[in-house]
Amino acid sequence: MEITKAEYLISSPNVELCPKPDRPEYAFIGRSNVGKSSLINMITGQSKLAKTSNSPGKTQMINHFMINKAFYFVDLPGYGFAKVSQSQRAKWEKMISNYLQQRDNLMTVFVLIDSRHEPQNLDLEFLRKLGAWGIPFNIIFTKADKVTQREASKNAKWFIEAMKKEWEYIPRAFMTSAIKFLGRKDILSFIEETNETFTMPEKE
Ligand SMILES: Nc1nc2c(ncn2[C@@H]2O[C@H](COP(=O)(O)OP(=O)(O)O)[C@@H](O)[C@H]2O)c(=O)[nH]1
Ligand SMILES: [Mg+2]
Repeated sequence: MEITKAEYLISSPNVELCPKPDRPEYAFIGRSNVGKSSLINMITGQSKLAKTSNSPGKTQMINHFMINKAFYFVDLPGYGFAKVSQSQRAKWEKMISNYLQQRDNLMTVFVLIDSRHEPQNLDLEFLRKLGAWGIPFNIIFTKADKVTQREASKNAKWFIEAMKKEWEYIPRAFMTSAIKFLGRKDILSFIEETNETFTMPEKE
């Protein structure tokens, strides 16, 4: 599959205001600054589609992009930004948990993990939440160009090992670099396969 058309659609403050769930949807989440927006831009081949920034923690909306008129990408606000208040954190959690649990067309959540670091509790805790909510997810390791290949694979392996201690189901994992366009084809093939399993949600 190639992406021929990618356009920004809308930013929504809650799941109720999101676009009609009439096509498959893929959400990207992870710590602030992990590279969510850069990855969306890399996959779609449009460097300015999702806003990237050096000052994390700003976007607090559910951002929808329409891809090939066939499916949605969603850039979600990240977790783990130190400078947010308790009440902002609670608001984030409510918005994210409602979105993830109520979005009927959500095929999978891609959880982004920085390949430069050893497994972080914050990420493992977020996966536990997804587990408790019953949300299917897959892992995308980011910024592989910033360390040696050996270092990135070591951290990825380490992270998967940490997951194996808690989970029976081990998700797919992709190694990526937004700078080197690494991992793009594999993610697109995965999406293409997954799109075929989409069934239109029943109207409520
Ligand atoms: N070297 C490198 N830098 C990256 C990569 N992905 C993101 N970045 C940088 O990391 C910072 C945060 O990226 P952004 O996509 O805004 O992260 P987000 O907060 O998760 O959406 C920006 O300065 C990006 O240029 C990557 O694959 N390689
Ligand atoms: Mg972003």
